[in-house]
Amino acid sequence: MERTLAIIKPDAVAARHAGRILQRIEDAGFAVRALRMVNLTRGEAEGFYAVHRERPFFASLTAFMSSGPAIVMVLEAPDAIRKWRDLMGATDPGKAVAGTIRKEFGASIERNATHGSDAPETAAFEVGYLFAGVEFAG
Ligand code: FUP
Repeated sequence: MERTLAIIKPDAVAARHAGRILQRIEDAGFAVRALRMVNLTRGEAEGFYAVHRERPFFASLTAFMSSGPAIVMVLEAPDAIRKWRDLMGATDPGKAVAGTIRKEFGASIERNATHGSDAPETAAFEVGYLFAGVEFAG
């Protein structure tokens, strides 16, 4: 079993797509081990995306990620990191394969509906960052 950190981003929550995205997650066989709604501060978004701090899109990305409520969760499945990234589709919704979450719900490379960890080390950091001290269900 593997765990990954998933986020339903502020664009998708505001557009009331959270329920349909959660349905996709359950239909794909993930176990949701933890889930909460957060309104990240700018500083929390900057910490979460610290690896991207030198990138030109960092200011815009962290402003967006702290612009309203988001749903953060820990998903568990065999090969969860890859499996969740496959279900999300490419970072740029315009390049995402038909049937993926970002293709259906994403508006742009920044407002792309969901986030998923990209490696085991990243997942460990991200889960710890957003669920510090939390005991997971199941
Ligand atoms: P991903 O792992 O698919 O979330 O994509 P990246 O790690 O490449 O990008 C991290 C976040 O930065 C993504 F949510 C999208 C955002 N981003 C932009 O806003 N502009 C860009 O040009 C590239 C990425």
